[in-house]
Formats: sequence, structure tokens, C-alpha cells
Amino acid sequence: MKRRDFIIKSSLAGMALVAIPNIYSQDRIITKLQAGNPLRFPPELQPGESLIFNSAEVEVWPGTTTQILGLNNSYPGPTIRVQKGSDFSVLFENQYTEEATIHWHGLLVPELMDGQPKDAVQPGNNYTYSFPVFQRAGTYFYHSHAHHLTAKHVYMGYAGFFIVEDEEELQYGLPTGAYDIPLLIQDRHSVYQPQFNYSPSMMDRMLGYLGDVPLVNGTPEAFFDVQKTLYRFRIVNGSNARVYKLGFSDNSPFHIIATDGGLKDEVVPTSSVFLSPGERIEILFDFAPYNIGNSITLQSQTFSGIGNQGTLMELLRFDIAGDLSSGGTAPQELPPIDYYDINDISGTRTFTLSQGIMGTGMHRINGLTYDMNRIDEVIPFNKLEEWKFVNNTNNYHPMHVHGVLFQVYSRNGNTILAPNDKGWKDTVLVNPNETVQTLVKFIDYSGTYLLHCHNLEHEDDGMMLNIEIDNPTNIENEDPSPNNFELSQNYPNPFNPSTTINYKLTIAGFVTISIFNLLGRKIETIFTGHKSSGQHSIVYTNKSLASGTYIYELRMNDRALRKKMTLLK
Ligand SMILES: [Cu+2]
Repeated sequence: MKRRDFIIKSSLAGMALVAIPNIYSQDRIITKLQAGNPLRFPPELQPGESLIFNSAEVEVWPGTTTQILGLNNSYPGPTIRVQKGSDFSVLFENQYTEEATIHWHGLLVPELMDGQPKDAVQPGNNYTYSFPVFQRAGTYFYHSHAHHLTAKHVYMGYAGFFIVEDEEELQYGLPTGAYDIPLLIQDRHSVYQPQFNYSPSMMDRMLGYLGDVPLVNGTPEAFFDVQKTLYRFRIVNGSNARVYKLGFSDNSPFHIIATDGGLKDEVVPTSSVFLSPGERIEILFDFAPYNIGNSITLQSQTFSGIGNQGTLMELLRFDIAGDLSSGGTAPQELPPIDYYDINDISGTRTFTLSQGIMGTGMHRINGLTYDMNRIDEVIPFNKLEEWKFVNNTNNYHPMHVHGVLFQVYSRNGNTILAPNDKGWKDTVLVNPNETVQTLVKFIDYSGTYLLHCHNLEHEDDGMMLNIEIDNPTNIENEDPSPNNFELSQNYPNPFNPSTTINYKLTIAGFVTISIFNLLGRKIETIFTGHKSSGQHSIVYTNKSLASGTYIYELRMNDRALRKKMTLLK
């Protein structure tokens, strides 16, 4: 943390932005928590329930109403909870006067389910989002991603949790149920209270729309009654631009157990952690050492930030109210992660982040601003690449990639990673004047995806590129993970209408078998479930496909094998 503070300080010394002192002369004092409001939890989305986008009035500050833009008259939006291996489907109804999408942040979904600006749902229209959930259990979220409207929609309340659970996670004995608490952290402007006015100034568009009032799950001055026991907190930074340095008011240590893409491979103790917009982290915290009647507060601690970043904020007060036990434990071990080897890269891409003079398109990637009709990078399917993010600006840029979970390799050449960098990521904070090396491999879908800054003012200003993931036609018989399973050629082949796929597992595990077309689009999942080690087979019977070549995929954990088969009618 000291190193990062130093980097920020040194960049401040050399920065060219001279207007900052005036802009922040009206800094607002953060109000100290009083009695406060009990922490709220959004309702859970029920099976068959639609997600309806509209404006609504909700009570954020007691006794007042706040006009929101969001889903199902709820801020935050309904919490979605799904089991890994299931198919998720929801009808989205846009009943508002602006176009909108649902982007499933961190989820690996087909292009047309990704909720990109180019696929916006127009006012009065509906769209069914439907995709198989095959990725690791973890804390993901959703938000609008409409062209030039993302920042406004998210600020006005359009965001919610998407939690993926699986059986594997249960074996680690983590706290569950009432002791597994999702926390969505956002900041709002007190000057407009109780409204969520989205009216950024030119300087706000430059630096990000930074509020001075933190809301946790939409609760101002939030408190939460806890037991003297271990809790799991799933923390989402859903703010437009604010970076938080999370820590407790007494500097107590806590344990980091997960990053954006689910559980880490180790439990890491720390006393503070940075979390930038779009990032998630999961922590374990034990209230056992406190006495009933004590309070401790989750804060964003001060750091030397740009402009109004780095201000002390009291996020959530925990009042120790009882001594029930969650029964959860901090595990000694977490599931292993296969770390990519930088020696295996097939190429390097550099994304240079720049900031011009004020005006439209002042935030750029490789000199470009977003054009939804232009493809900026063509990325090979199933090839490991090194992606370098070079931040030539004085501001933070949390860089988010759709359609993939990646790994951080180094910061300014330093490969000893902070705990929130080590693990599966979909968003990585690139600090001022920093170069972050990442290792990226697209193994799930081909098609057009996005690479963008998750400072939502920057994103809406055009700090976003289209990346085209190439077709997986060249992946026949490629074997990214020969260790745990084998996939045989189907028989008969060509076939009509049925064929048998044999496969062998050397360890038991959760298996998904899917059919893709040559464009990499998943057609159907034909099996998903737990399988013992040994030889297995499944009969695939075609129902409606045209004659042609298809790909069948065997997926176990984070790895997949694919082979081609031919349907001849
Ligand atoms: Cu940015």
C-alpha cells in the first residue's frame, strides 16, 4: 500500500492539472454516523419474475422519497442467486423512455446476452437474457450499459448483485445464510439529497462523478447488528468513479478469500484493501473479540488520491448485538488456481490509456474513443496473451474486459501481487502512471466484446474498445488441460440423428457438456452435473440443427476440451 501511495504522490507532483484546488474548495465534510439506518437488502429475484426498467420512487433517506431509475422499483435491483451448472433466463422489459441493457458484469455469456451498448433494448421493447452459468461460484453484479447512459443509469440506481453458488464451495466451511452478507458500495452527492441528480460538471467528466455520501445496499448511515462470530462479506464497488481503501475503524485484520472471479487459492490476512469501480472482493471478519454493545465501522480510509479521491468515509457500522455462532471457519485451504505461465503467451497487446484536454473524447485507449461499429482488436480464441495497460494519466482507470476472467501478472514490473490482484479478475485498477501486465485467454465464446474503463464517466466519454474474439475453428483436438480428463471422438461421425460421446475423468468433478456452432455460439448444454472418475458416455440426439460441422465441449472446472463432429442429414 505504501508503494501505491508513493506512486500517487509522485504523479501528483508532476501533474499538469492546475485547476484542482478551486474545484475542490467546496469539499463537503463526511457526516459521522449517528444512530443511522439498518442495513437494507434488496429482494431476491423469484423464478419466472421479469426485470422491469423504469423510474420509481423509493425511500433512501427516512421520510423522503428519491426518484430512481432501476429494476422492479428496487434500489439496489433484485438480487439474483443461481447455481453453477444451471441455465439462467429472465425477461427484461424496458418501460422507461431511454434505451437500456443489462450487462452481467463478470459473467461469461454469449455476445448477444452481454448487454452491450450496440444491443440496447429500446423503450417499450422486451428482451430475454438467457445463458448457461458454468463459471466459478462468486460475487458478480449487473448494471445498465447503454450508450452514453451507463453512468447516469447506474448512478440513479440501476445495479444489483448476481451471486453464483456451487457445491464445491460448501466444503470450505465458510459462513452461510445470515452470516454471508453482500454489500454494494456506492457514493452520492449530499448537495442534491434526497435526489440522485446525475449532473456532472466538466471536471466531474474528467475525474469521475465523486459523491460525498456513501450508501451501502442503498442505505445511508448504515448499521448492521452482528453476532460475536465469523462473517463472510461480499463487497461490490458499484460507484461510478470512487476508489475505496477498505478497512476497519480499529485497523483490525480481516481475511481476503475471493476476488472478482470467485475464491482465491489462499486466505490472505490484511488490514486494508483497495477496491475500484467494478471490482469485487470477499472477506471474512470475526467479531468474536468484541463485547456486546461495542461497535466497529467499515471505512474507506484516507489515501493520497487525485482530486476528491481518498477521503475518509464511514461506510457501515457493525453493532455487536449477540453471541450466536455462524459455524463458519476461515479455511486452511481454498481451491487451487492454475496460474498462467507468461512463457506460454502467443502475443502481447498494449493498451495505452490517455487523457486529453477537456471536451468530448478526452479519455482514450490507444488514441481511440468508442465506435460501436468499429472492431478495434481481433483476439485469437484459446490463446494466452499478455495485455499491458499503460496509464499515462494522473487518474485511476479500473480496466474491465467482457467475456473473460484474466490474471494480473505485474504492476510496474513488480510480480509480487497484492492479495486483491492475485486470483481471477475481470477488472483491474490501473493507478496513475502505472503499467499493469495481465494474462488473458478467451476460452468460452467468440464474438464482439468490450474492453473499457469502469470509471463510468470515462466509459461514457468513450474510453472503450470493441474486441472481436476470433472463431474457435482452429481448436480441434487442442488440449489446454490434459491432466484430469480426456474426450474421445464421437461415434458414429458423421451422424444423424444420434451419436455417442465418450469421455474419461481421472478425478471426480462437476462436468458440463455443450454443443457449439463454428462461430463459437453455444447451441445447447446437453449435460451438467457431478461425475465420478472413470469412463463415461453420453448420447447426443440432434433435434433441429442443419447439416454441418459442430463443436462439442467437455468442461470441468476452469478447463475445457473440444472436438468437431459432423451432422449429415
Ligand atoms: Cu478511466
